[in-house]
Amino acid sequence: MRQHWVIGNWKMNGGLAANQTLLAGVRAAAGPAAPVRLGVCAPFPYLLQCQQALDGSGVVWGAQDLSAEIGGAFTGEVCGAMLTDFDCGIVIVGHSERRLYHGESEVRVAEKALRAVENGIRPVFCIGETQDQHDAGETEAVLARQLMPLFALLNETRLAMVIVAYEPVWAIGTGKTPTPEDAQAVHRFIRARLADHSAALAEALPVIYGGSVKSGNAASLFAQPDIDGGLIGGASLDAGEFLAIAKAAH
Ligand code: G2H
Repeated sequence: MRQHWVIGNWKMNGGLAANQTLLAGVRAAAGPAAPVRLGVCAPFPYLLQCQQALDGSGVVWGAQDLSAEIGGAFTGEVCGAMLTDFDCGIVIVGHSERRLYHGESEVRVAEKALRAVENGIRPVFCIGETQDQHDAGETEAVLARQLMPLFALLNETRLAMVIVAYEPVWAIGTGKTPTPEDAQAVHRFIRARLADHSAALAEALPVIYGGSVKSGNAASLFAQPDIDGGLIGGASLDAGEFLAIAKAAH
């Protein structure tokens, strides 16, 4: 069975005191042998706090972005080697908020995934269509286009480290979600594109769903055969809610 993941994306939320409570709550409920891998993606300044709070817990932590550059004169950027200093196991790349507000191109996002893998960090590679693309029936074309540079830049060994996150942009933070059946159809499409590349890869790679996941809708989404857990935004800021979602992925 494929590894299931439930990963919190804190976005630009949190503070030292609130994080401490949240991380303690996540740690208390997680065991190293849990069937679902838990992950937390925090803002950069809190990676040390995550490392200290989660070390040895079985919960994986990481950042929400990294530079496509290796290092040097890139003011404000954070490279993969710096994330390894804090034992990051995962990093989100290509979240739609980065693609939209920071102009990240499809190639740039794939380069970031490559930088992550080169540093031994699993990229959570986000793809998804906007409302307009969805309404125009372009979902599959958009997803195929977003996946293409990943296949071009990463060989099969490197691709094996990727976690794909399907996040329909119209479902992010809106309270709207696709029906579990519609989400499943898209996940199946993504897995078929992975299979075009390699059958073994398609079988092994987690493809998780993100966009307004809550404890109330998680179980029906995660019950779908090609949905291997979730990337959780708003609902990951409350330990009880986050862990209830994680339970739904068992
Ligand atoms: C989508 C998701 C987490 P939310 O961005 O990546 O956020 O669960 O708040 O819709």
